[in-house]
Amino acid sequence: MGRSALACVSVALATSVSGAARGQACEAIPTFADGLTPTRVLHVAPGGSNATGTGSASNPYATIAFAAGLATPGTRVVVGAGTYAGGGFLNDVRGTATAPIWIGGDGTMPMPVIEGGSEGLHLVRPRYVVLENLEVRGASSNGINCDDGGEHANPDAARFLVFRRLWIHDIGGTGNQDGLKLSGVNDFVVLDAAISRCGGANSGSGIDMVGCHRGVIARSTFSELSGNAVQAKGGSEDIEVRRCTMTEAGQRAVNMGGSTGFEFFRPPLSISQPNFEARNIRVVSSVIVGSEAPAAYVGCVDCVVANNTIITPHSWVMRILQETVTSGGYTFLPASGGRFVNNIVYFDRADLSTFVNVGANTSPQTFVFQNNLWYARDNPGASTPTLPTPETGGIVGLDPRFADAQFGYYLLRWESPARRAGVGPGPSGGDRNGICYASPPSIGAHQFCYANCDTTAGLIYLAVSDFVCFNNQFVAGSLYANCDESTSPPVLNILDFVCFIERFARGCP
Ligand SMILES: [Ca+2]
Ligand SMILES: [Ca+2]
Ligand SMILES: [Ca+2]
Repeated sequence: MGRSALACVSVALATSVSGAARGQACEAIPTFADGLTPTRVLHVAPGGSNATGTGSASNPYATIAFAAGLATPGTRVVVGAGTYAGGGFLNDVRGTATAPIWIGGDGTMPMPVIEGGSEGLHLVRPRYVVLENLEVRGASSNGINCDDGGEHANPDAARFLVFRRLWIHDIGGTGNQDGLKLSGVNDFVVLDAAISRCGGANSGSGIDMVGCHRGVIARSTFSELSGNAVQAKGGSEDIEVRRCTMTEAGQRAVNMGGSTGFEFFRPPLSISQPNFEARNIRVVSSVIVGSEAPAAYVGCVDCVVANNTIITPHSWVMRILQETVTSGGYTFLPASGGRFVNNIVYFDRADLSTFVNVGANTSPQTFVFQNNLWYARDNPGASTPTLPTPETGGIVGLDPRFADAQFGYYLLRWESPARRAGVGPGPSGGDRNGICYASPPSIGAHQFCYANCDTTAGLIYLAVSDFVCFNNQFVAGSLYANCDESTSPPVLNILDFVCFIERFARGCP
């Protein structure tokens, strides 16, 4: 059987199985609202009236806040296309576990716009609310603010919330102004947000959390920020930033911990137990391009940065700092127990100052470094990092072999030294594109997918083009084509086609 005949067989088989082989088994990010549908609809439109409207499609209300005030469990407030003035307060909007309240556009483009005001929208003590499909821009203070109404000791005050498909941009510009400000919010998910240009003067966040617990921020993009993309402080705990992309996110792309006034902590500070700015904050499966420091552990306890692809940080790879110290009768734990694992750090040595910036009152000796890949693009011989503790399993000075780094395309080629070099288990929520991590996992934000021969991304990883690619690799004698990893000659034979078909049908990784 000649090689061209093999190609015909493989393409025919590819056509038959490609529909089932999307290979994104870790794509789903569950929320409490999954599978629930509204039982009542109220409409809002720019030409509506709060005085004479009825909330019907033909006679809508004028403002989101007015309609939200009338919403009962199971209600969907549909915000019609157009522009609304910022400044609306939504007080005590409360759905239930089986009948939440949805507020936002209907999902068609363009999304409704909330423009201007001190804050675009402010939710106080919401429960079981889905806020979705909104563009918020031009607020002078924060884009969207959500809090517990000052009930700092009440973990139920603002709880069970979904924020999805929010486009928040051009907020503030002079200092500490945030895109999405969450204070005392528990059990929440932020999905598919796009946040850019918030704050100024090296301050302000894309998402700023104070005293928040059990949150997931996923599949979101952050760009052109001044302070950071994401900050979690003031007693925040169990927050995962997953599958995000941060591009030039300012001083600290992710600030795990920070500096919080004592009166703002949730729960309130304890005089009998040690306190912390943040604990168990995790940054995983994300791409972080630029920023002064991609990751900062600031009074953060047991925080994790794992399986990220970090590209050209400008000053440090990470910072370990303490900005809140024991005082006033309150004990604070030092930045300690941090982990930095399975990350690709692809940098310009000339652009870095030191690898790790360690400040006073921290416990850098308790940090763990494992299986990271360090590559100085401008000077591979200067790739070796200086770390507070010795790294195990690290890879130094080898090009990670991205599909196309120049165009921001960080999938791994087969030749990549990162392909199987991580320490398991990889993040359970999957890689940047929803592919489950293999065992052992790849290093970086992208799990290598063998059957994706042509390293396409997007909705469909695996297609007939991968068979064409495989055939070309086979004909060229590439060791990639040795799918079954046989060792006796001839290394490449028909069994490798059989193997590839099987791998393709199984999907990624
Ligand atoms: Ca802030
Ligand atoms: Ca492909
Ligand atoms: Ca073989």
